[in-house]
Amino acid sequence: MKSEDNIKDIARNFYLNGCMLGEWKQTPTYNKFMKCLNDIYSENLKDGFTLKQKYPYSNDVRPAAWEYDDSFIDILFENNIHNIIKKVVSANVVLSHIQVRNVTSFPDKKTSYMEWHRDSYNYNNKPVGSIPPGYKINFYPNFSEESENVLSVVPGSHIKLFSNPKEDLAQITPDNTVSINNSDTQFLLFNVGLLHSTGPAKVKNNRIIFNFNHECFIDEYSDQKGCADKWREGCIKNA
Ligand SMILES: O=C(O)CCC(=O)C(=O)O
Ligand SMILES: [Fe+2]
Repeated sequence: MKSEDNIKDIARNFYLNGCMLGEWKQTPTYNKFMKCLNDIYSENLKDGFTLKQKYPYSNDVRPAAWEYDDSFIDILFENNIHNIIKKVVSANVVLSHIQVRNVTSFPDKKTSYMEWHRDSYNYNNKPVGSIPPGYKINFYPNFSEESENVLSVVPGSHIKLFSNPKEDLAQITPDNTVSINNSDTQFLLFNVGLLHSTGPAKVKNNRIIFNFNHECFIDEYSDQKGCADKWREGCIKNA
């Protein structure tokens, strides 16, 4: 198959599914990236950074995860994410911010800290989140060596929208749900309008979330301006 045809297939599938898996290349940047995430997982952070609770049973790197280490943005260019955004996602989006989070299990070991939702939706004609939706890359390394379902998604749900939230959530069935396990190499790129849910953490786990927002919404992230600037610089350098 010619590579242009291949890109067309990948772009078509990404539009229809609203998500795709990728694999990080094994490089020195990847090793540095994993070491930083593992240090954060072990709560052994660089000076000037702390972990603060945002959601129940979880802690996020503060003040700004994109500043934690160069490898957090370098890894995106090394893995050609800028070209995937341009040619597959086909959206004018910019890296607005990065989140790095540790999650611990609920006392019952069964509760998910973030149940089924879309980040952006329009229930009863009240738009919430950015519309058009942005995109995320979520990566859940396996530092505990406990294999677990970290994220579930309903492929295609980003273009199957119901105005009524109850009807919308009723489209989630075991048959159309895909469960993703933690992995040291695999990441998920997805449209944030997709229905998704985190799995209940059996043990403490870690994730990094790269947030891509449409250019017209980037002013809402002015407190993280350096992140978008660094992304734009990288796009020029790696063009
Ligand atoms: O894995 C997480 O911590 C959050 C998953 C999620 O809902 C998201 O990234 O939008
Ligand atoms: Fe979400």
